[in-house]
Amino acid sequence: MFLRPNFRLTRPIPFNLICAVLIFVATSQAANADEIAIWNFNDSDLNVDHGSGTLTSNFNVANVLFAAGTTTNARLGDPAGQALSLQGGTGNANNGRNITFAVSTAGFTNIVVSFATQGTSTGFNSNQFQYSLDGVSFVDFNPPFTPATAFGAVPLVFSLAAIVGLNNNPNAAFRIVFNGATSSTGNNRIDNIVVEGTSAASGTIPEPTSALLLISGLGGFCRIKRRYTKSHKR
Ligand SMILES: [Ca+2]
Ligand SMILES: [Ca+2]
Repeated sequence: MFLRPNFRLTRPIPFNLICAVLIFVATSQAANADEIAIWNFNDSDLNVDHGSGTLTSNFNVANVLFAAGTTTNARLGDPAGQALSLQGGTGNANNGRNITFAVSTAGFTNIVVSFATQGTSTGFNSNQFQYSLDGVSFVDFNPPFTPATAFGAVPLVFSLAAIVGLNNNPNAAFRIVFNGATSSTGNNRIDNIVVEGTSAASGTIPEPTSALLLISGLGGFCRIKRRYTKSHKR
């Protein structure tokens, strides 16, 4: 398409089309998920790094370490920094133990949990992801996973949209149970744990009132423009 020197389009775009596009953009806005809680472990602790949540573990404290991390699944521009590194421990004492992250999903639906992970050859090779609706009873979700030996480019993603009890739930919690370590220093790293969902404020379906206000506002704008155009044609 070419513009004349006075920047008038060679063919005017129908104003109705502009209005339709504006309304479409307004009503289909913000289909993206919002992060609720993120652990990037870059400060070598279990405290949440963005958002709100609490991460705990029943591992022997000596076997909860931190080592080089990854940008895989990193959010908000987080650098690779450090990752959580969990060891088998003396006598593989940590087999069957877990990390648990409690994250209120109040105001969110379509919950998704993801993280990057890797494991050594004698690390935990059978790890079970679980969720909880009350923070007390945990339910297996998907079969156990075996981490690759390097973080790689693709995180593990657990899409929990079908678990409606996790929607808008202040007691929601998630757990990884580690099993299969065969040496005390065998270890798994975890980095960039992200709990995200669709917020009520930015969902694919706007709240009826705000959508109506938006559309009526745009409609009013379009009517004003039509009146203006008509009056200037006289
Ligand atoms: Ca990190
Ligand atoms: Ca932290």
